[in-house]
Amino acid sequence: MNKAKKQNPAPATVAILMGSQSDWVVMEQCAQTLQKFEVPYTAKVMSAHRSPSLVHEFASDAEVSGIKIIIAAAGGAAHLAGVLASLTTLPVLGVPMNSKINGLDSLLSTVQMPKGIPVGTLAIGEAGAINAAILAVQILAIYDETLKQKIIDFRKNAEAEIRKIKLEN
Ligand code: RP5
Repeated sequence: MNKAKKQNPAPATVAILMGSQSDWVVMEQCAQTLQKFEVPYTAKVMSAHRSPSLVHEFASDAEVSGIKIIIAAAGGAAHLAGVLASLTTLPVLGVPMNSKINGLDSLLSTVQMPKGIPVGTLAIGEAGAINAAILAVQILAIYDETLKQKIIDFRKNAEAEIRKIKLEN
């Protein structure tokens, strides 16, 4: 029998929160992007209107548990990011989820925070989910040279992919 102890995973520095399990199909790409950069994260479902006490509990404990950045995704009357931002001084990145009106309701609800409590808002859906992860890595990279190098390499690879493209003419 293998008695080797499992290593404890590094404590999460990024929290990916979403209003519904139905958001996970998109937000999983945020998680996968953080995995590529080897940034430890936690992902949870909590809703500003269906489970407000859970949101309050999470926000009160987040900083002390080592979270540095919160990514909050919600759709429709999307107030999860704004509510979280009001409850913590950690930076909150909002990702508007697609909706029955193409995510415009989610976008405006997330981006249009009144002055004083900012939410850094990304694009609607998949692009926003992936960019929220990259932006979180860039923020963490301010004090982490290894992460900074990973961002530089990521961009070099993106450019190399573009240079490879050959069209007919
Ligand atoms: C929001 O309502 C969620 O963030 C989700 O985007 C949207 C729809 O939720 P479900 O009805 O699929 O649970 O709170």
